[in-house]
Amino acid sequence: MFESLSERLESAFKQIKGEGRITELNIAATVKDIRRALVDADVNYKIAKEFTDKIKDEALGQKVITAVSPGQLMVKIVKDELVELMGGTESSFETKGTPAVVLIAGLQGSGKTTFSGKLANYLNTRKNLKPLLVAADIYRPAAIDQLKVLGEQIGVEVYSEPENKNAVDIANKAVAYAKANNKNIVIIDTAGRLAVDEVMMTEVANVKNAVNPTEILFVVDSMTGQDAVNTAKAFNDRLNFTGVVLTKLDGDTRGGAALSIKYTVNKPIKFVSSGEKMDTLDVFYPERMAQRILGMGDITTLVEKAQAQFDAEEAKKLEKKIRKNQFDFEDFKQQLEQIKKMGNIKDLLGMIPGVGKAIKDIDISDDSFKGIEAIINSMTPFERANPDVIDQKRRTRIAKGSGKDIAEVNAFMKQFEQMKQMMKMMNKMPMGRMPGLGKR
Ligand SMILES: Nc1nc2c(ncn2[C@@H]2O[C@H](COP(=O)(O)OP(=O)(O)O)[C@@H](O)[C@H]2O)c(=O)[nH]1
Ligand SMILES: [Mg+2]
Repeated sequence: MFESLSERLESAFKQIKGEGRITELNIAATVKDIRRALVDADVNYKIAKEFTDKIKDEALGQKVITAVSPGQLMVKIVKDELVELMGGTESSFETKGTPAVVLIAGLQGSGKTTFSGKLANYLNTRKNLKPLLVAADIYRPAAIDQLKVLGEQIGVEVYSEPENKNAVDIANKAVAYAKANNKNIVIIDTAGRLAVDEVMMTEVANVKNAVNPTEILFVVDSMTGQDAVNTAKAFNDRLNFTGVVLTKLDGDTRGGAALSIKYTVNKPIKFVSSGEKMDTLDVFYPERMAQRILGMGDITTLVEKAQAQFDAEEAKKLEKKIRKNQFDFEDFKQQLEQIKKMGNIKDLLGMIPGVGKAIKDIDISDDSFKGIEAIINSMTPFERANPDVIDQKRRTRIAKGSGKDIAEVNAFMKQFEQMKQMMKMMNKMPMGRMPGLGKR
C-alpha cells in the first residue's frame, strides 16, 4: 500500500538528513520533492501545495534543537501534517438507535456490497450488535444474491424483496422488520451507477429522506485517485454523508484518495477495507496511516488484529502444551488458520517497521502456507497428535500424499522440531511472549 509514495518521501528526506541544520535553502529542495511525490501519488496539486507550504513554515519556524537532527525533525513535521490532512483523530461511528440505520452509497463496483458484509460482520462479532442487511440494489437480481451469499457466510440476516422495484419502499419495510425482530442496526446496501447520475442520486436521496439514517457512508475505490475525490464531492453535495469508506487498499493504490478526501469534503474517513475476506475491515486511524506512509510501520494495528483473532482459553491450552512439549501438528495447523484469518499476509508483514519496503517486490501470497498445509493434511490424525511416530516410512507416504519431495517433508519436520524448541524457550521468558499470550 502506498509504496511508491513512501519511497519518494523517504528519498526526499535523504537530502536533508545529511545537513547540519535547517535553512531556507536546503528546506526548499526537500519541500519540492515532497510536493512532487504527493502529486505523483495523485494528490490534487492545490492540496499538495498547501500541504508543503505548511511544512515549510513549520520547519523554518522550528528552533534548532541539537538533540534532533534536521532529518528527524522533517519526518516529524511531515508526519504531523499527514495526520492532520487525513482528519487528525479517528472519528466515531454511531451505532445507537432503535434501530440505527446505516445507508451505504457509492458508484457501482466501488465495493459497497462487499463493505456492507464486512461492516455487518464487524458489528456482529466485535460490537455485539444484531445487524440486518438490506438489499436495496433493485436493478440487478445478482446483486441481491451477492448480498445473500455474504450474509450466509457471516451469519447475518438479509432482508430482500426480489419483486419489489421501489428502493424507498424496501428500505422502509426493512426498518420496520428490524424493529419487529430485535435487530439493532440496519445496513442498507444501495444500487450504484458507473458514473455520477441523476437517477441514482435521486433514488439514494429519497431513501435517505425516508429512513433518516444514523450514518451515511460513502464508499469509494481508493484505486481511482483524483476521480475518487470528484465523486466524493458529488455525493456529498447531494447526501451530506457522515463518513467515507476507502476500499481496495490492498491493491496498487497510490494514496491520492486517502490524502485528499478529508480536505475536499471535510468528512472523515471512518473505515478502510482491503481484500474480499469478510474480516478485513479496519477502523481508520489517521495517525497509524501516516506512520505507514512514512515507513514507520503499524505495530498497533498488527497487535489489534492478533488480539481480535485471539482466544484466551485456547491460548492457555496452547501454552500448557508448549510447556509440556506436546505442541503437535494439529496445533500448528490451527495457528496457521488464525494467522490467515488476520488478513493478507503481505499486508500484515508490511505493518512491521522497515519490513514493508524489504518485501515490496517479493511475491508473498496467502498461498505461501499451502505447501505446509498439504503436508499436514496428508498426515493421519494419529500422526498429527504424535509427531514422534513419523518415521521415514510414514514420511515417504506423506510426501506422496501431499505431492511433495521426501526432502521437503524432511525439511519441514526438522523446522517443526526447531520451532517447538524455540517456542518452549520463549515461553520460559516472560518478556518473550507473544502479544496477548503473556496476559493472564
Ligand atoms: N481487492 C479488493 N477487492 C474488493 C474490495 N472490495 C470489493 N472488492 C471487489 O470489487 C468488486 C466490486 O465489489 P462490490 O462490493 O460488488 O461493489 P458494489 O458494486 O459497490 O456493490 C467485487 O469483485 C469485489 O469482490 C477490496 O477491498 N479489495
Ligand atoms: Mg453492490
